[in-house]
Amino acid sequence: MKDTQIKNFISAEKKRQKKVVNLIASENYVSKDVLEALGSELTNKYAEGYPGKRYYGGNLIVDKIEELCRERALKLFKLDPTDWHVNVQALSGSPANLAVYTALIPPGGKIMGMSLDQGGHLTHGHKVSATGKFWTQVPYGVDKVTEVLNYDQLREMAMREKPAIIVCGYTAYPRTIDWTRMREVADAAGSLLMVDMSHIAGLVAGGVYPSPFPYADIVTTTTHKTLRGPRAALIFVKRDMRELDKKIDKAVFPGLQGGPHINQIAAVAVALKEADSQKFVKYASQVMKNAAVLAEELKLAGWRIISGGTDSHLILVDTWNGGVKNEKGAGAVAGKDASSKLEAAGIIVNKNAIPFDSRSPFDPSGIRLGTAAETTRGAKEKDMKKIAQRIDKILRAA
Ligand code: DSN
Repeated sequence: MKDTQIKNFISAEKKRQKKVVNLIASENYVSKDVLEALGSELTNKYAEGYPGKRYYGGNLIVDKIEELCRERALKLFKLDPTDWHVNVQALSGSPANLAVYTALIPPGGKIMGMSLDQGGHLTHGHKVSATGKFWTQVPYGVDKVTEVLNYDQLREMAMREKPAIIVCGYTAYPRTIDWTRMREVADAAGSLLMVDMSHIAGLVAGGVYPSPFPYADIVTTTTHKTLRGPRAALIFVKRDMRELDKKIDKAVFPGLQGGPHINQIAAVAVALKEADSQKFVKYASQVMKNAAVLAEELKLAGWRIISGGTDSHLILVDTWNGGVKNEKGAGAVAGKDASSKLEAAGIIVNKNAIPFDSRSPFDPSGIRLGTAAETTRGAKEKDMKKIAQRIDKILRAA
């Protein structure tokens, strides 16, 4: 690369990534093949429209790439193309969710989504997001005592509010979601059921987390978290008389986007093929084992784990209220301080609100940890034990 400034930054970032322990729950390390597709000449091509219906010439090859990506996405999640459609053009998770609402919910309509401070995502209707400005969020959360979903309460809320859509699948919820119960809630209220499986997509693909597909009307996902692809998103939608698939395609293009990023779509296709393998099944299972050990070790060391544990790649630790104080009185650390202390020692996490947090979003009570990235680098249970011990020591240092 001739641009030495950018070249040096890339090389410095590469070194940083190698040096740290990466416990950011939404990050991962992609393969060289994914990087190659992303950095390919495909970035030069304009391809507004969909395969066979483009607004520019020269798209014969690009059409094949997009078709292949769609095929691989459906195959990975064991979906019959006569029952499910997939749109692979959304640039990332937020635009994907925005496209679904744009397609299906009239302005001002109700989105029942988990509040950000309870583990939901901005695009599940939060007021600072476009999704909370054009639509109205009916916010829900977890049970105060158990810190897990209370489906009876959800049902009551849905029956009262009759939202157009119910969104489940979260950003900071470590537990299994009971898709059957969510479907029941949506049916009772006459709502569409959308699952945002961004965090757990790789676990679903690997067969270690229940699949939402038998229950949902729409499933969105980013491709760069546990799924280990490039930064992008997929929107899966059931094909039936309602023709939601056509509405969603139109909302993505021309509704919200112009030309799709074909290099990104090719990289997604590569990642989908990689995930459709026994090797990936083993990976997903190791991600889960690692998270269970990390949670357990931190718990043994005296830290309060939200909901008492994890059924996924993700752990929420209450560092403010949860630390058993040591002889120096240390053990209660606010999320921001915890994240900075860990970063100084080479462990990267993010500060995170915990349900019913008494502190501010900028300096909340906890941290969020995930095992997808370190598992890609080969970490096993014994490594997780060591990481937990290091975290404990760092957080307790006065
Ligand atoms: N920012 C992502 C996460 O970290 O969960 C969600 O968009």
